[in-house]
Amino acid sequence: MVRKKALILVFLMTVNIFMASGCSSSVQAEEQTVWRLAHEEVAGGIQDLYCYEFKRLVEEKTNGEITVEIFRDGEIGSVNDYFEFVQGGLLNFAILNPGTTSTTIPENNIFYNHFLLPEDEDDIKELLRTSEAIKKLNKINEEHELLVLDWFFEGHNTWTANKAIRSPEDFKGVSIRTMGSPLIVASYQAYNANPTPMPYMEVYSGLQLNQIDAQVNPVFAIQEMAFYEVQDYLILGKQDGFYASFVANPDFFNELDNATQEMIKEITLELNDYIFEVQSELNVERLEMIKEASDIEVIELTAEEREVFRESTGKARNLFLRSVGEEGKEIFKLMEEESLNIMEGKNE
Ligand code: 6CS
Repeated sequence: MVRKKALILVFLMTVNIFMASGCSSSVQAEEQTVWRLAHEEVAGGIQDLYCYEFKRLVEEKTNGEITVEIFRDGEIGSVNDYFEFVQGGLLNFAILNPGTTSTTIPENNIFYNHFLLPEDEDDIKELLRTSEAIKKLNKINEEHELLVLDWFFEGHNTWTANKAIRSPEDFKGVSIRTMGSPLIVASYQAYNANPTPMPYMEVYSGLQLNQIDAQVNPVFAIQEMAFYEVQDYLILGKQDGFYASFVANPDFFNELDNATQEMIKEITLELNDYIFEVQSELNVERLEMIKEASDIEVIELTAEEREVFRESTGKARNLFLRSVGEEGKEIFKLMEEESLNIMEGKNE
């Protein structure tokens, strides 16, 4: 199936190059180049906003000599296809979260260790900007044909459920939809829940038909996917965050001239500030939209309630450490130290 989709993509690309550059696929100064970028969300989502800002900046800085074609989740394949397409060079860029990449690159699960990374947004920004652990992680990604240009934060992962969840006890027997990452699954098994991976686009109907009882996503996604319509409770636990990687195919990127590579790096830095602001505003705005549009009960876990969840993370952390090699263990230790230093303000 992936092969069929890849062939469709190659056909689309060929037709476009043929049409856009007068039968020549080689890139001449006066001809247009088309970069292809895919992401995992729907129109108006954080990844979509990121991609359209990337497109705007690239087309502005190259006076339209380079244009960016954007594909959303499901348009030319699934998120797992996009992972393979960018590794294979059929896509030039993609936005992929560890829930997608960690089945192949288990070290990327580092971001989904509950209560490991900082919760405060300024601290998260500091960690993403300065972490040596992330630099090591990016080297592992490059071994899997993913050149990580940046990691960005899309908001705290938030539960919705058809019952109130205030402790791991409350999760007992709850079928919660998660992404396919083994660590995410283990994290919810540690809470006595029944994690049920399924494609993002099937979650609404799964909740509506009571195939699942709950799901976990940032608030902006709960709103735009309308999960709140078919759930009774929204629980803010700040147990972990939703992180995404902006990646390029390494061969494609390394073949670009230095000026173009520098342009992409500058744009990516600009986008990190931009998307931090966007997610901060969007997650607040959309929580208000959810409250106005429904009678879902919003629960904010107390410090004591969060502590009980934190104490239940041991099994999942051990699974993470068993699933990665020595390098992954080193990355975990470093990320833990860096996070603690930042949270304690030691990072002068
Ligand atoms: O839960 C998911 O599968 C999706 N959620 C978000 C916020 N982005 C993409 C991901 O695939």
